[in-house]
Amino acid sequence: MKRVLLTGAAGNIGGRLRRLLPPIYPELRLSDLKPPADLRNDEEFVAAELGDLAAVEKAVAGVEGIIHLGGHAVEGSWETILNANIIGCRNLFEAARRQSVARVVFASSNHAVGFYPRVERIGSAVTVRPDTRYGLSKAFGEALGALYADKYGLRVLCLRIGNLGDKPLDQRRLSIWLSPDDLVQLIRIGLEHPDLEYEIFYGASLNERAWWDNSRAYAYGYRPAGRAEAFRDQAMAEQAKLAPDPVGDFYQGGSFCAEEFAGDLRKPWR
Ligand code: 15L
Repeated sequence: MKRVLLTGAAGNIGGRLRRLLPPIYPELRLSDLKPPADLRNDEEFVAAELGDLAAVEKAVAGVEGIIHLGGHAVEGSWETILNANIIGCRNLFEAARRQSVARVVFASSNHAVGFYPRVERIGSAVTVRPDTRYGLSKAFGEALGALYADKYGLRVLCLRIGNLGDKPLDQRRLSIWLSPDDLVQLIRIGLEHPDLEYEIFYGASLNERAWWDNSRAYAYGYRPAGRAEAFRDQAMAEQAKLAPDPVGDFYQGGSFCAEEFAGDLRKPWR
């Protein structure tokens, strides 16, 4: 696998992957609405608005695999989510099919299942419990990936990413942290593993406080190296600066659950 497209290349995770992926995928093509401010001469960039199928088709033409990070990365209005993440995601998979792309790694999110309580440990086959319109769009993307895998033979890996960064930022992130190197390992499984047809993995490092059973990823050889607990003291010090959040602290999705929350915490969904 040499020719790989990275959508959302101007974003936070995209910026990290621009540095980490070229030694592995030498013909990496970048795409986003606008080029990253620090685009280098040796990087190939194709501008594409995800809502524009023809533009997306041009961006994917000739690649063997796609890492789809593009779209709106937090909660947004229904119109924003519909265009960027639902229509945009459909256009990405449809363009991949039309251009005979072999594999797609889809950046899903923990917010597809954010309304599971923290006391529960969940695998990747649970019923989705989106905590936002954003999380709902990620659940849509996972289902869309399944359709394109089952009906058209596209190989698809969905990564329910926790929180990617150099270190876990607070108590919640001690459970869901993903190091950049571990993300690269997961992407390589998605783009290269010969047995992969359709899977959902959690995008998480080796976190002792994990709420997720990531055994599907382990079955494909994932061996995370990042350990959130190594940063425990710093993360807990940051947590101490935050105001208590009865809803956000109860659910796995944290503050995403608390936004617009008008439910009854005494009667969690189950
Ligand atoms: C996400 O899906 C977001 O894209 C990211 O900005 C973080 O908020 C992350 O989830 C998280 O849950 O920490």
